Amino acid sequence: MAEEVILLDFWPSVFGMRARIALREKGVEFDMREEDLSNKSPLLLKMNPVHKKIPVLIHNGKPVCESLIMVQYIDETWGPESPLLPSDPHERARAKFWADYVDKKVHPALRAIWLSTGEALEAAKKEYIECLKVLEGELGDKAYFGGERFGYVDVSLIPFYSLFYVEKLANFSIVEECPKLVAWAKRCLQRESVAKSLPDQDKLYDFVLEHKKKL
Ligand SMILES: N[C@@H](CCC(=O)N[C@@H](CS)C(=O)NCC(=O)O)C(=O)O
Repeated sequence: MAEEVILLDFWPSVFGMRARIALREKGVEFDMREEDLSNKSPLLLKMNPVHKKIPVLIHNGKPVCESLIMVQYIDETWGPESPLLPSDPHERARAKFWADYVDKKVHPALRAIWLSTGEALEAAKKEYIECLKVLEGELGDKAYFGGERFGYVDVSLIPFYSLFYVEKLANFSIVEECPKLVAWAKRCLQRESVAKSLPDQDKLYDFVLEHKKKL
C-alpha cells in the first residue's frame, strides 16, 4: 500500500520547517498543506484537538503533533541508514537536551525581540545573543552539533537562521556576535533538505514586521 504523508504547515513556521527538513533528509514524499491559522481547517482541529497548532504530520491517517516529537518519529520511521539522532543513549539524551534548549530559550528570546521596544528590547536582545553564544560554545569546532553528521540538533535550530534577520529589528550583527554559528548555518544551507525548507529571508522579515504591527 502506498504511504500517505501529509504535513499541515504554515510557511513562516520554524516548527513546520523542522518537519520539512527531516522528511526531506529521509527522502520522504509528502503533501504540504498550508493552513490559514486565522481560520483553522476541520482537519487540523481533528488531528491536533489539544493544541490546535501546526505542524501536524499525518502518516497513513494517524497524526503526530509537536515538531521535536515529529522529527524523532520521522527518524524512527524512515531511512535508518541516515539517522538524525545518535544511537548511544547518552549522546541521544544530549541531543534532546539541546533541542529542548532551543525551544525553551532561543524561541522565547526571539519572540521577546519582536514584541518589545525600548529597554525591554535591549534586555531581549541581550538574552537572545547570550543563548546563541551558549549554542555556539556547544558547537565548538565541530561541523555540526553532533559532529561530522547533520542531525537532530541541527534540524531543531537551523529554521531559526531564517529569523537571524531579526537583528535588523534590534540593531546588532549576528555575524559579529556569533561568527561560528553563522558559518554552521551556511554549511547547513548547502544541504538540499534545508535550502528547500527555509523561506526567503526578506519575505520572512516582511512577514515578521506585519505580525509585529498587528501585535
Ligand atoms: N511546540 C509546538 C509549537 C507549534 C506552534 O507554536 N505553532 C504555531 C505556528 S508557528 C501555531 O500553530 N499557532 C496557532 C495558534 O496558536 O493558534 C511545536 O513544536 O510544534
